[in-house]
Amino acid sequence: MTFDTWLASLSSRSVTVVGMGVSNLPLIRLLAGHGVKVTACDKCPRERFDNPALLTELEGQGVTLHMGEDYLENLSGDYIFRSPGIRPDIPAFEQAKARGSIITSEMETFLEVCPCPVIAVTGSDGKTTTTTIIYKLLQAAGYTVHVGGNIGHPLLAETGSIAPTDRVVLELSSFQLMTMRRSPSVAVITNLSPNHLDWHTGMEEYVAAKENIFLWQNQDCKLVLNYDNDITRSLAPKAKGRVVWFARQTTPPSGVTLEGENIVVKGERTVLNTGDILLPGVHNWENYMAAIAAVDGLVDDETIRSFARTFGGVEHRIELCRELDGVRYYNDSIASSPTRTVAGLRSFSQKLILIAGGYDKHLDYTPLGPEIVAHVKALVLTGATAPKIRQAVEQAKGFDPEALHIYDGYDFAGAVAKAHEIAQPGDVVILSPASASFDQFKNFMVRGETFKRIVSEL
Ligand code: UMA
Repeated sequence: MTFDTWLASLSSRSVTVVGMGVSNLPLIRLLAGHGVKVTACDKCPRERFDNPALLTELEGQGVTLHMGEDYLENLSGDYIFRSPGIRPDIPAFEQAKARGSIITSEMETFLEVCPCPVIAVTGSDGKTTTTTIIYKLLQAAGYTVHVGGNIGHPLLAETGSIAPTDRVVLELSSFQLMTMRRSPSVAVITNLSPNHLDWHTGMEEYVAAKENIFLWQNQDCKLVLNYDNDITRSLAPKAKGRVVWFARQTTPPSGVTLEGENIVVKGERTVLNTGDILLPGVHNWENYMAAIAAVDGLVDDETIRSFARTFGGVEHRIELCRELDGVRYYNDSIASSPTRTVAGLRSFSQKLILIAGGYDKHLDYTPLGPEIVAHVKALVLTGATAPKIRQAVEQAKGFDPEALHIYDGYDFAGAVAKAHEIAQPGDVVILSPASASFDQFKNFMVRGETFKRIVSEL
């Protein structure tokens, strides 16, 4: 179905959009602008909504608003668009489905109407960096590329400006994938480890959601999987298209591998030397390997090499934000799970001053303990997960309170001030929380920006 046919098909239908956030607001505007009968619902009461003028504007366009506590009451409509953060199995959706509504999402519809090939990336860690590398490599190779999805940019409302010869690169979250019945022509799963277990019913549901990135592919499609990771390795038998492996530590039957310091494709072509990669950390070698597997045949090797030498990374991901009195401050606010923080810590060859802690997603902090003992000389804790992180560190083998000082009981600004106070010339201070941000911030981006502002004012 084309974008125009889809829009036209809605002209005599009723559409309800649930959740008025980043994903859905452009969709609401698009539909209202095309005269579709739209109802928009959000649990946020009208008087607390960020942008009151927008509500007036939408109502002026004929949008009916259901906001506040009862926003899901009598949920109906021919089509209901679910926001990623809302579980699809809540009773309101089930009841609407039983009454004949079709439940879909901004992203599922985008995959249905997008006129050009789509490369999509999911995984527990490395999604955004890998998505960005693929996006920029395709751009460097001369394609017109549109990047979106969980990275923070919904694309459905912009589909009219996408040409069949363009490329789209998407980052997809498990929340988006959970109900997806469409897959991209190239799917990448960077790795899988426990994450979002406060939202998913368990690891099984989380992995099942991620599988939707390839389960709807066909034999002409490509699936890029990490051979080092037990979970992603085990997904290969379910692939519908061609599997292309990448691996840093093990030797897959084929694909993108590491031979000495060289990243090699199909055992024969050296594309990149790891020394060419400006981004710190071996996890970034893996992100490059996944990206190379995804763009193989679309981007020439020299373009990849010159890009890798200059690409300094994505905001909030081990982002160097200031050097002050010989101390370097890094913002790794994206690290909202222990595995992310581990990758961050391992990116440095020296011991770090780590600021960690935040909202509790009920993740297991035990594996973080030994990593902090190995890579951190001072730990400054803040937020709800502080006791869990402290316990994981104190119980880790080799923990020595003399060698690793733990400072506890700070609010966010206090934690940054403490790190600054104890830092000596040559030190690295890193915000890498191993926790989500929602206890003190709207999201990880606001947390990272707050960190950078505090650091700039030191
Ligand atoms: N809302 C309800 N009921 C609910 C939950 C939310 O009405 O039960 C309302 C909220 O009041 C709010 C709106 O829905 O007004 C927010 O919707 P949302 O939280 O589902 O998210 P969006 O603002 O649309 O942003 C989503 C992603 N957020 C989530 O999946 C939680 C963004 O990823 C993504 O960038 C954006 O779509 C664009 O596609 C954020 C994220 O944290 C950055 N993602 C997780 C991650 O990466 O780990 C999955």
